[in-house]
Amino acid sequence: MIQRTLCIIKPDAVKKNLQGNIIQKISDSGFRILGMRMTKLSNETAGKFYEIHKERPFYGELCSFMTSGPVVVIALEKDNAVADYRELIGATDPEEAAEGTIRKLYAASKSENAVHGSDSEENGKAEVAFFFAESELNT
Ligand code: 3AN
Repeated sequence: MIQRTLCIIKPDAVKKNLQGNIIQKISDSGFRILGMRMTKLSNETAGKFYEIHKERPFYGELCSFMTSGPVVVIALEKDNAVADYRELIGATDPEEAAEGTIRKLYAASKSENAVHGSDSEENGKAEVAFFFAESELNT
């Protein structure tokens, strides 16, 4: 089934100028880029985006990290996009991520882990809509 998923190339990866390598890997894995934008998240936007993690102990750290520098937000589409993209990025903790995954290659730690990925079909759709109007997507 065709699904959408949201990639965010996080501030650590943008600082290291890894966005080109990461986008290439995503394209090579068969994802279609529906929308892409480099931006710096405001506290309000990061707080809203990660609202689901509000009660977690790392919420404050997560929001301040995500607003610490520019990010690249990318709306992706593919058959089975959510699971396939999570496989491509690897586990949240880069030490546990499989060889060849984006986090294994480029992430420094559990919090500075290079990329975000949606965790369900429903969230994939909602997170793409959080950052992009339907009318601006390359559908
Ligand atoms: P994923 O991004 O793999 O879906 P989640 O949903 O468990 O992982 O966590 C969301 C984000 O919160 C992660 N991408 C990571 O940046 C951050 N995070 C998760 N666990 C921790 C932790 N123990 N300490 C610091 N940051 C964390």
